[in-house]
Amino acid sequence: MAKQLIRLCMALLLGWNTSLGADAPKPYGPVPTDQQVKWLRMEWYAFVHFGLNTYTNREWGYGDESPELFNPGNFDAEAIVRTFKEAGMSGMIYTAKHHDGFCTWPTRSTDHNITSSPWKGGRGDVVREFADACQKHDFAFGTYLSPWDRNCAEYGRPGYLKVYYEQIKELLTKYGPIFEIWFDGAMGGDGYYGGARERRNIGQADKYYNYARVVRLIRSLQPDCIIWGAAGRGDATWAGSEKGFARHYPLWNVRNNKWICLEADTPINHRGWFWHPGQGGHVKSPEHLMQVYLSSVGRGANLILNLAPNRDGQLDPADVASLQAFGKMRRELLARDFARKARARASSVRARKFNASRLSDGRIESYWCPEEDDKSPQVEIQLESPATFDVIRLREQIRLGQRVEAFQVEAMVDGNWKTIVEPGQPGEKEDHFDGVRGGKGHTIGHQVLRWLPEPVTTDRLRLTITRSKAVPCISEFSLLCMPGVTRPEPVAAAESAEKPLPSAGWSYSGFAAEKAPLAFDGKPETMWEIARCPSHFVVDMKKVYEISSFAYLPRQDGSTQGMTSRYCVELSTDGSTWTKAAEGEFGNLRANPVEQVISLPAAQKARYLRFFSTAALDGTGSSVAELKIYGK
Ligand code: FUL
Repeated sequence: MAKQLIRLCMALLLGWNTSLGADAPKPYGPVPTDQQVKWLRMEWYAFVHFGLNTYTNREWGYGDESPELFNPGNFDAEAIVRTFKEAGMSGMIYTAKHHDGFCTWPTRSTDHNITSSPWKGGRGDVVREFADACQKHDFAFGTYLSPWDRNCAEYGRPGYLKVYYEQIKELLTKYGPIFEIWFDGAMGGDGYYGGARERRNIGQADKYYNYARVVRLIRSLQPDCIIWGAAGRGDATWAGSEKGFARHYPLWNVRNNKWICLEADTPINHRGWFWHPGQGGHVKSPEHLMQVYLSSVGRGANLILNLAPNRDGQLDPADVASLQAFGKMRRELLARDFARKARARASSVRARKFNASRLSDGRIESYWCPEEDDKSPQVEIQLESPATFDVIRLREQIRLGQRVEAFQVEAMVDGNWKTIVEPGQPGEKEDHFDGVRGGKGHTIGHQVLRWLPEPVTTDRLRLTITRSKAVPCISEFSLLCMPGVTRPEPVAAAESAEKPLPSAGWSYSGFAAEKAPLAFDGKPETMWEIARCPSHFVVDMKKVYEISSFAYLPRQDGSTQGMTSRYCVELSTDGSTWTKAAEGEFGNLRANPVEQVISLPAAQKARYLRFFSTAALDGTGSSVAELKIYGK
């Protein structure tokens, strides 16, 4: 009885606050939790990859890197948080531990942590500094704790789980509220593993990490924390590419009878998630970031955009300039809604409080809802005066579930109704952001942004819901205008990239030797390629150098067939006696095929280099888009 009373009071309260009460339609399918709704409204926030890889020019550390390397002389968490906040971001997620296992806080779970670094005399704590700065600036703080740990001797065995759960506990109990915790999907492979230097596979991640238990643990410590990943047991999941766009539009938030939010992730710099020397020239432009935004947030996902501090602990100036320019564009885009306070007339209205004026009242909780039997729900709006706009934004009241499958928008132009957003048809889907302008109207969900092929000027529009799983509940219909781009001033790179050895005059032998020059021509679009694996080629550099490292760029044509994923490099001074210089696996190729720099344990004299492709990501081929050799 008491329970029923509480429920009734809750319903009344909700009715007051959100118009969900009494005569509202029943929820359709799974609905988001309050935490998910709040999280979706955060839209975009920063990712910060900062750890030992920052100092080794790598994307995936092997696990044997010395903590001595970590010493950011000018790290200023507050300055970083301020930069993010001023750009309009709503929070940040920091990689407290990446796959190399180095813990950037003074954990009790392993010695491979910040207390073994020279930074602040071993008394530093990066997590603390970020968490405190966020709290001070009223900015959400979250954390990434890699499940894969290439340092831990016990990884792959039950012993590691104790370590891992302890790390989760520390992060969730010592640093205040955590808005999101990120469980990366990379799981097992080569690693140091306490000196074993071997390959470890864990089988099914869900089983090995016991994510059911992990989720229970997190809920008990921080019930409001959004859990990302965790083999689908969390609240949010990957939107399907590390390019920052939601791979799928139409985008549905329902999976396995559960509401799941989507998050698209991408680094602001083409060079990768961690900072790399000379990356300044590789920053994504503000226009590119706008495309990413429209293809993530604009399809109903959240966007997490990575900015990596450099070895000094500061954000790269070129990254910051682009972030600021994009931030300004986004602010201007959202600054003015030409449909605000428009007069609206609907084909039908469920009840007065759901009338069509709810679409343009600027309140996200109120909504227009037609009658259940309205076969073609439609709203016509009349603006106060003609306006020119080129972006349409729609929102559903997702607390009642996701309903709309397709919609159409028309504008009155020169006395005729002109379709400006075509209704999406069943089976169609949008894949990526190349054609972000002129997309069709499919799902709406939390929000959808459609950038029209060209600006439209009118004072009358018509929105029709052409397909819906249940009676539609639309909370906002907005008309926005895409601003011009303010190009950031070119920024001098903080540190210039080392130059590779000049390849002019080199000769090649081995498999498909005639194609080997394509790996040294400075053109990412051409490559050495052969339909067999293992395979290799030999480079004769014509004179002896002291070789210190090499950089491999995987194929860039979007295919993963025959993409070399494991390598062995041998060196020779005479072309007949060879020594193995490096061997291993290139990291994260499938999700983010960027350049991989491999430093040799010690510089080695050589005139000949033999590059073996020993495994491919998919298929049985081998390929190298570019290979740069460094030395003197
Ligand atoms: C990936 C990782 O393997 C990358 O290194 C990076 O952390 C990215 C955000 O997630 O799966």
